Amino acid sequence: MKLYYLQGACSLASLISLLEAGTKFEAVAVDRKTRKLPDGRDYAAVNPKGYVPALELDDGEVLTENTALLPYIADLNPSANLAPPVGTRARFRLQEWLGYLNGEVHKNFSPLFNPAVPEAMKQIAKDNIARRLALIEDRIGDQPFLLGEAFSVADAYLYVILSWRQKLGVDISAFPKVTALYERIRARPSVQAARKAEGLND
Ligand SMILES: N[C@@H](CCC(=O)N[C@@H](CS)C(=O)NCC(=O)O)C(=O)O
Repeated sequence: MKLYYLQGACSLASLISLLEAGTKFEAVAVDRKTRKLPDGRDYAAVNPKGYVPALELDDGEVLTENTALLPYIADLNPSANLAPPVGTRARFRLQEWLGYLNGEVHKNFSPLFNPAVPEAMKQIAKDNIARRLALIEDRIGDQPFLLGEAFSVADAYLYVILSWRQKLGVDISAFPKVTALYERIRARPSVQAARKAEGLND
């Protein structure tokens, strides 16, 4: 199994989840400028969508989209408890968080990376992010992780999105519970190992 990633991108959530699952895999870096792979092929040959993450399974099939990869990785090793069992109400709560993180939080960070996006639009995205984080602040209450007591792949995804905040000028200090959750996730050995594997500082 191969995980295709861009350094520091949302694919880091899949890397963290693979490490948490204790699964055997190979991480393959995509060159940010050329979009080439180490073997010289274009990344588009693996994922015509052009973005990361992509997970190439051992039979050659390629899975894409964070909302598909993260539960897939969790289900590789149910004993790691990275997702509630399929068919339970809690599993749909995981899907609910993944949809929210992907469509409502992550996608409001995306324009902040784009130098061509006007400042006024970036401010709208930042205001949206603040509203989305306020909901998370409210929902998590005193529970340690998004789903409750157990760390899940949704926490890995939230961590990665928030890890971009300083670079992009997103202030989360108004959300102490979200900030504490971020720090709790950041302290996990899998997160530290994944960051080191991608050559990221801290
Ligand atoms: N809908 C996709 C979006 C993934 C995405 O936004 N990937 C970004 C990195 S976080 C990317 O590869 N950007 C590079 C590009 O768009 O060229 C998913 O959820 O997997």
